[in-house]
Amino acid sequence: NFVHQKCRNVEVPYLGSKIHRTLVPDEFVKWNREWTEYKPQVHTDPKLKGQAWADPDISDKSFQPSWNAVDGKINRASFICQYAFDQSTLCPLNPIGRTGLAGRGVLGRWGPNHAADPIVSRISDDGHLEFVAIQRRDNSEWAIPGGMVDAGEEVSQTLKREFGEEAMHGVIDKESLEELWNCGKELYRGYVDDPRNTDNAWMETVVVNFHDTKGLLKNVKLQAGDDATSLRWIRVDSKEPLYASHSHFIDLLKASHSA
Ligand code: RP5
Ligand code: MG
Ligand code: MG
Repeated sequence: NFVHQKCRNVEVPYLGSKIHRTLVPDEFVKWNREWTEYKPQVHTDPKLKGQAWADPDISDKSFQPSWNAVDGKINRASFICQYAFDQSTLCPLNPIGRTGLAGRGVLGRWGPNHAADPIVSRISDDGHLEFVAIQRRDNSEWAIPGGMVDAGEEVSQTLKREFGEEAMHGVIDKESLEELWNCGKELYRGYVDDPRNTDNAWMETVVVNFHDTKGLLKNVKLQAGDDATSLRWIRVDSKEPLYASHSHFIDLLKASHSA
């Protein structure tokens, strides 16, 4: 029974703010555990206002989304379940449970925010399974070079685009990698324990492994770009701490290669 850790009871204030989350003990994470005194702070980053990629405020009369469904070009369906709603604010409720913060935080969408994570891997010359990792600009943690699915975009496209932007410095979809993109293997789809998650907005992702058996990556230049500040290969056995749920995704990668 999974409970989120990286978006709950953390030391640091919420990204881009001075706000601290209300402490939520393990046994109070699930919404069905009654907790009448639970009144977390409400925070939606003011920078979201007017952004084309972000939803309007939940109380905006013109905002009439189709929840739990593909809503035009935006996927508001969750991989986890049919999500429920807060009775008073009518905001979607995080399917894992309480995070100690209400509102959207810095996330653009109410409810699920869909991302895609490409794990590009190879066997090093000395025989170790390793993957391309980037360092994130927002909190300097090492991560898989993933990103948000744009409105109307196919996940298969997001995987290539984000790898291009964050790990190839914007050189998107080099022809020499076409063979690599054609042999992706899905490892995971579901919730991400992302530090930006709130009670009313959360990350979900599709993780796909692109394993380079032919040395195709030797022909391209890997270089950090966009919201990535550095790049390097990390061995799966290094036990390095990674962003959000990415260590779990690397465990799945390991398992899929040892099978
Ligand atoms: C994580 O945030 C996902 O697993 C993905 O790696 C990433 C997407 O957000 P940005 O990199 O666009 O900030 O939850
Ligand atoms: Mg990106
Ligand atoms: Mg990213």
